[in-house]
Amino acid sequence: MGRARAAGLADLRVMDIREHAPGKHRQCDDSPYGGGAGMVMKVNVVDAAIQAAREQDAEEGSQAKVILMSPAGRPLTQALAQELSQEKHLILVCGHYEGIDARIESLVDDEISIGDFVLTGGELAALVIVDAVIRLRPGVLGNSASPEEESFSEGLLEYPQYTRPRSYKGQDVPEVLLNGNHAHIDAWREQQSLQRTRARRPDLLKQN
Ligand code: JCQ
Repeated sequence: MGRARAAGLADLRVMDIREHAPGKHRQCDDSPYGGGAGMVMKVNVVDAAIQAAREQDAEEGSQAKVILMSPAGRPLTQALAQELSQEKHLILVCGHYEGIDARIESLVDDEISIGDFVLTGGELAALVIVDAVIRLRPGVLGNSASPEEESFSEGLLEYPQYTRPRSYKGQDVPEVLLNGNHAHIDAWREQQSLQRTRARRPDLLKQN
């Protein structure tokens, strides 16, 4: 993100939801209707922050996509990161406490989960999305205008990679990688990708 920003390829702005809370106490959360432990973020406050972000964006003549970070969202995948990388502007809404008043759902365009675990707030989930999306933008990390995937490895785990030294603590670099036969090397890498995927992530094979 730092390099993308310095190169003028991306920008990131952080907003404090609390600044959109009315009154001198700037109250952002309240106890849940129906009772129960914890606090719930107030929908009017989060909505006001979203509207302020949308207005900044509208001044720049584009339409932001508003995404709520939530364990109940659509799972983040590489395909979803690709989709998001086509958007001009994303507004990533980070809840805290036990959650946000459920009425927020109709006020955002999408809800995304970065995995089946619960964070104390959406900020780390937002950073994960920023990282996964920015690296796909043209010009970032040496991306060409249309980053193309090698057709074989798509959806599979990477093949193992090696560099010097040739032998380390009794582990040698596979012989096939040393002899310069590129057809042989490609075939070996394909086979390694498939074997590793079958062993570690068979769910990825069932998808394709
Ligand atoms: C995102 N996986 C986990 C925590 C409630 C909007 O409601 C809530 C949001 C959070 C923050 O996000 C996550 C998360 N993907 O915990 C609780």
